[in-house]
Amino acid sequence: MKKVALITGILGQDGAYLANFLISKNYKIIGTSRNMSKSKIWRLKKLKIENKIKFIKLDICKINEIKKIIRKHKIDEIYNFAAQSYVSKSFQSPVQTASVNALGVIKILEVIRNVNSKIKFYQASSSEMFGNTKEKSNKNYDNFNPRSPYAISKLFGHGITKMYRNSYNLYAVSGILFNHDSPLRSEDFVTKKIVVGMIKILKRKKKFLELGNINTKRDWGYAKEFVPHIWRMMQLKKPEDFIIATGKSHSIKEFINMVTIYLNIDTKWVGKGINERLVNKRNNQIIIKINKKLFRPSEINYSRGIINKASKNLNWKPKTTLKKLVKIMVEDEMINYST
Ligand code: GDR
Repeated sequence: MKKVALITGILGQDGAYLANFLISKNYKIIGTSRNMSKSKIWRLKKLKIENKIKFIKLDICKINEIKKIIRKHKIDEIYNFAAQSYVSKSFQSPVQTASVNALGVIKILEVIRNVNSKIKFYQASSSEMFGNTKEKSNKNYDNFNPRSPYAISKLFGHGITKMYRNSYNLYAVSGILFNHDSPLRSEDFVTKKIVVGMIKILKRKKKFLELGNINTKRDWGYAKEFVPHIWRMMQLKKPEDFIIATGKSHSIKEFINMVTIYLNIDTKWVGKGINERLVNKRNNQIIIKINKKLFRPSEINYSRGIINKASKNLNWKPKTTLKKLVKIMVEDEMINYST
């Protein structure tokens, strides 16, 4: 008998990679999204799995829709990736962010508890919940200090998942993932925005790129490499939460420098703060400018994950360095310009 997984938010980066991985494990996949528009299916098409998924429209804010699906299908595992996942947007739409990221989670858990408490549940938690992490610490984190409506809503989802696990004996776990990017990222996130922008500039399809704070540091891994460990978290004897990260932190500026080296563009940084610019040494043209409007009302300056627990219990070993991730993302984007 094939196992059945329900993946909410199947059209996003993690939903697509996880679906691909579970199909290789012989799962039947039910994929849901609030918006099943054709333009959003590109990730599943790129992985050539769009015909291997049973699609159902679902808004996780509507508990009756969740009930209907869980009553109708024999589901073994639910992976909840449905979210308002843009940190910056959460400052503009805090109520919608909380409705989906916080209340959506409790609605799924309530249906599991009342309809079929055998269903295992995975919640996509986020490193944003920690706020700034300490540079020198080597301990697993337990200190949450969220700094955005997004992070606070994710902390609710995280807490309620743990509470349902402890109180109702559900197999309910959270994976606290640090930044994980890939060619399947949208341009709303900084890595893909930089890669696409720099290639367009190189191909003379764009004059310059505008960014916000380029001095923040993030722990970036390769999303494709993270997802098997999400599945592993769901196969343990005892349900537990895990951090998945690389344990290394780099600034946005370092990421940009890696992209310029990979694209062989000879550049230099000039100016300071808001006036800092990246200039093409060959023709003195500005490639990157800073735009104050892209700064967030509150920011995480330093983010790095501690991976001891996942290394020990999930056999997690990050293999893709940031340099390698740059190579993967640039090479993939270059295909669009190969003719
Ligand atoms: P993040 O990712 O907020 O860490 O959340 P994002 O790529 O949006 O930002 C990373 C850092 O880059 C700075 N930055 C910019 N960001 C964007 N998007 N656009 C810009 O132009 C820009 N300029 C500078 C940001 O200020 C920030 O410091 C991601 C998401 O995937 C979350 O859903 C997930 O939970 C966390 O990672 C872990």
